[in-house]
Amino acid sequence: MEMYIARRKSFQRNMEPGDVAIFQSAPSLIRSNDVHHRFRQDSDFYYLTGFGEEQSALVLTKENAILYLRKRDPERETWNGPMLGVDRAVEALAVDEARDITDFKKDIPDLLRKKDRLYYMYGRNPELDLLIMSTCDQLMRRGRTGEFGPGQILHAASLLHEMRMIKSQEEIELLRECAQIASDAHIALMRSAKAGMHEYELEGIILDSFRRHNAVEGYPSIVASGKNACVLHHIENNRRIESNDLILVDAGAEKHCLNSDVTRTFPVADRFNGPQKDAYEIVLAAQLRAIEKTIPGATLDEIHNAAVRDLTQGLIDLGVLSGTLDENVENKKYIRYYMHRTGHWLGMDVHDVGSYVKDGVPRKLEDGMVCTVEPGLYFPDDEQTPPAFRGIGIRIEDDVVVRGNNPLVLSEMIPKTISAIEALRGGIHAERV
Ligand SMILES: [Mn+2]
Repeated sequence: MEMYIARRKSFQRNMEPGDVAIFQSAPSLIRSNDVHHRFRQDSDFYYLTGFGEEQSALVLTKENAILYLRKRDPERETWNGPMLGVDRAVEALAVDEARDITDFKKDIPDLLRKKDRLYYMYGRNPELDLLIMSTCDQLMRRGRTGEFGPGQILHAASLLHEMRMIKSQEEIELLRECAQIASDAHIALMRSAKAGMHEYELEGIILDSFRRHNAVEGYPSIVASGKNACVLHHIENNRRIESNDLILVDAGAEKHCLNSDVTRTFPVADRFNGPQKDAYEIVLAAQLRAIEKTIPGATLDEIHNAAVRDLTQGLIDLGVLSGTLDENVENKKYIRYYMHRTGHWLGMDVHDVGSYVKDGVPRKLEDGMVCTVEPGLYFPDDEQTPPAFRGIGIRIEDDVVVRGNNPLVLSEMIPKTISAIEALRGGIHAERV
């Protein structure tokens, strides 16, 4: 709870005395007919409250925090479980005041009256947007009575998403827990995979492992065997695994509305075969070098460009590309084999908020930022690819905290060197014998 209080205080420190800020919980989404998706709280709202219930709102002024939430309802609690309720919210969430959410819309004129500026995530809820803007307009029309409303509406992301980019020590510990949960799942999967299984059976191992830790998938898990690894967002996970396949698994756990995002690629056989090994070593070397570069002052662009050069040189060494490194990089010849970026911000959203560009130039990394480092190589199964590499897809992805010159790799416990992977896979085969 301290963490959420500190965040509200930090937001409030950036507010002026005439400011007000309004945040809303996430909408509840229909899956089909009258069945809803599992509720996932809005990241911005959760960042400031730690409160997971739907139909809530937070109103901040420089001095005050008011939480709107549902009143307890015994019948609803019978169906859907306990609710915090208005009476317990002040103590439980350390806000200054708690009110019934059914009064929220009615209260909006009072919340906006005689305020100079409003921080609000406009564009997300058209109904509330319209209510807020028309209320501002009505207040402005009452100048004769001495009333006024916010003359400026600022998108709250401009302040909040800057805050969310820098993770506190407590948040990094929670991210570490998410990475640990993902690590357990990846290792369990690596221990179980064998030819003849289907990708969805391995997906089941991931889900089982996540749920044992009260976590959920942060995104649909990718279990891609053989040439499915070249489909970047392969989530059908329905192929039968063959004995010479590599398996690419991209799976991350979400807990406390925080995420991990991890990818490993390993052979179904005891060992990598020659071409698999050659390609894997290129990606691994590029990844290790990219992690070393994840230090304050560097940019994700620089890290990406360095990884592109390493991967492109590797493709030349393999005989997949011909010509010089520079001409291949300049003409983006690598794009056929490496078509995504090397990293993204990670946090409450898997692809976390925060700008990648500041003042017109790529943003410099700072201590406390968290990103993924995830180079890969994908060799299309076609005539243009040398036969030995057709259908091979490899990605290695870790979650990295910027921390001086020693980046902290949260997902480092999952085997990723060839010897560590072969030791784990070979050990299992030996156990089976
Ligand atoms: Mn990722």
